[in-house]
Amino acid sequence: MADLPAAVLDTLSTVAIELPSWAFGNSGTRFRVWPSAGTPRTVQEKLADAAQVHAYTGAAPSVALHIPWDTVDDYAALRALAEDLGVRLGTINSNTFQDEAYKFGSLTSSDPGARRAAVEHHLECIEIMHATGSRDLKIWLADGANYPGQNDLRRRQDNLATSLAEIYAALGPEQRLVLEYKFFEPAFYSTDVPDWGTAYAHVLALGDRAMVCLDTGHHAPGTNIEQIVTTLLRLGKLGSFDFNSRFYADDDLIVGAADPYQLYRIMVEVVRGGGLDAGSGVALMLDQCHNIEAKIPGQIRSVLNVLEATAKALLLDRAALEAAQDANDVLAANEIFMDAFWTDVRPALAAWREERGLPADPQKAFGESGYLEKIAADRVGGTQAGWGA
Ligand code: RM4
Ligand code: MN
Repeated sequence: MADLPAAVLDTLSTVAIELPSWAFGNSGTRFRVWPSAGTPRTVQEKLADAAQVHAYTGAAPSVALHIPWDTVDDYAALRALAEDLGVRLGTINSNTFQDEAYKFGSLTSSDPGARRAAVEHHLECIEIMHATGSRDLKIWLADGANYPGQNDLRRRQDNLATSLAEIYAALGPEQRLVLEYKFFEPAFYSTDVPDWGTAYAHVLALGDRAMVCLDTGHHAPGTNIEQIVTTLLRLGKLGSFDFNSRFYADDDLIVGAADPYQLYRIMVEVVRGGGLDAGSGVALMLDQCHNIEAKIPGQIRSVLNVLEATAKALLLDRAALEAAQDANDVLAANEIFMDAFWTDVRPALAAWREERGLPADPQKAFGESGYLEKIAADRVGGTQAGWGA
């Protein structure tokens, strides 16, 4: 068994992965939503489920909310409940993609009424952030066009800049705006924030507390995602990740399931760019749904996948790699790079967990806890929904 150096474990113990509240609700595809036993009936029950993931992994201390999916009357009370459960409330995700008013766009719309409604929604999200203690406001827009000529592409960018500036100006001094891009869907001909370059141009114009969110599922097949990670880190503009994995498009499957090697390559660049350093400000989040598998175990698996890829990235012998690179020794460099990837870190991580009072095998321990059976019995009729539902 490979031992992991103390420095690797020290860094690993600082890794915090934020869970999406929506991973615990019913979800599906556009064909069918599959209800699951024990579906949360309330936002509070979603937090309770998320807290289980943290209790068994020790690496998922916060939960992102989606507004209005997670609307409650009293956010201070929700915050207190989260803390009682051993977690805290994290990123607030706005949602301007399900309201009739936004059929033709929200922050970019040519309709001033739709734009105003969308800006107001974000101002309300900022109010919520004050109560929840959240740092980040994450914006993903469904805005775009299906047909050439449908929109004035240039005016949409101007509208977006104006809308974002108003939202940014309303942020508190410790709060950040994180803009997420996606190259297609639900609009197909053009998406108003299709790529990291567009997101970067907007956040650069806004100021220091505006950053880019990189959702790993939001790229064309074949895109070198780790190179985007490097570029954004180099520019000081990588605010957060939405981790998930994909075979085709925005599949939202368990991170590291489709391509663990890609996740390793991404984490290598995160480490290289200082993304794990204290105060780096790079938030590691999951943005997934679990349509057919059990949700809490799905989230546990995801957290473990990120930890394993991170451990491998930290294991990479940088000095040796640099020497091989400098000597233009292509094969040696690649071998060093692959060595870390092929190292089985799982036994060492299990031992490390045990040392810290966590179960060696979180998945097994959770399975044996009886929690799933209990919620299946208690929560009959729960309808809290993730996407698609
Ligand atoms: C979007 C994007 C957002 C997520 C929504 C539900 O595609 O990934 O981050 O909040 O879906
Ligand atoms: Mn996302």
